[in-house]
Amino acid sequence: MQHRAASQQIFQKLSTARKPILVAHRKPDGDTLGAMMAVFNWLRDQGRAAHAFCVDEPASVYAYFPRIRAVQTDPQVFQDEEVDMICVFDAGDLKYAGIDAFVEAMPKRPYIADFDHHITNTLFGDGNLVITNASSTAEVVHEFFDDNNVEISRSMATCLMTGLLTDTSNFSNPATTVKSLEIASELLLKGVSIRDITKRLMRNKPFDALKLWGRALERLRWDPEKKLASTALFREDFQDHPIEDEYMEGLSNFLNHLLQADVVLVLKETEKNKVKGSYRSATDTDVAEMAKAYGGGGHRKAAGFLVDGAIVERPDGWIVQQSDLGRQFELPAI
Ligand SMILES: [Mn+2]
Repeated sequence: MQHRAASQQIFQKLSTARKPILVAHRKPDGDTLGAMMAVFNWLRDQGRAAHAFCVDEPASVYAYFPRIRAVQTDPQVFQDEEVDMICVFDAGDLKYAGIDAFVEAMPKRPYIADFDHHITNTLFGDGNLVITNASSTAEVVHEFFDDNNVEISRSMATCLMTGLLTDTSNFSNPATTVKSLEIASELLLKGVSIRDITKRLMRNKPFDALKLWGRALERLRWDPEKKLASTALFREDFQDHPIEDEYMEGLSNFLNHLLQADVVLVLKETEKNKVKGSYRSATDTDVAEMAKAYGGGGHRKAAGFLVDGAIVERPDGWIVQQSDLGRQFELPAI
């Protein structure tokens, strides 16, 4: 219970703040939005003033969140003179949240509260409620309410459940703990439906995304030695089927379900002579190391790179032929 002191201090500040800005990180997912909107709904239910902010507009799949339309993307809110507090959700630092420059430009830096579960969090806040063994920031916010005896409404429960479902991959990945399931049961008792929420979260693929996935599946190649499955998408594919980047992530994750593969690689020609690579690993293979060979990086299980070069097909898969000062050379096998 070491987090109770931080929890109470932030609660104290939030209870007396005139107008806080609640911030979800850029390219918002269900966890950052769920955590932010749970607090936003709690404040608004009490008739309190608050801004909900995100640099990028939330995807339409989150339309079922109560009050989601109140989320603002105009950084003008940071110029609002009544603002005296900022709460950041699910971001390791202000830059990742997408608001570092806006905070910098404020005449007076307000109290910043940091709600997060990432081990890489820089404790950038004046109050930091960072619980690194929490499944999600939604769980952190649940603890915040719990520590301060806040009653969770059905609206708040819908937001928090979305965060839990997002970061535990529907209660299936290693973030699924006894604690996260206990919280989920408590939220179910508030009347939310896991079935309804997952349906909203899953049934969200545009036609063009699946057509593009079709091309990627068609070109899937197998390297039995490296246990690596690779595929490639070219500029023409994206011209025929323009989609948002978030659906590419869905593709890499989907391919990662492949039974035989240790590693999955999706190569994407972003512009002429530029290739973006996205690695996924379902095993112990450290793909951050593999991405480093191309000057990229990332996590053990998900990593990527961006290089100058062309995608070429080999009998056992797709590779990048890197261009360097007009000279073509092939990367060493990784
Ligand atoms: Mn999260």
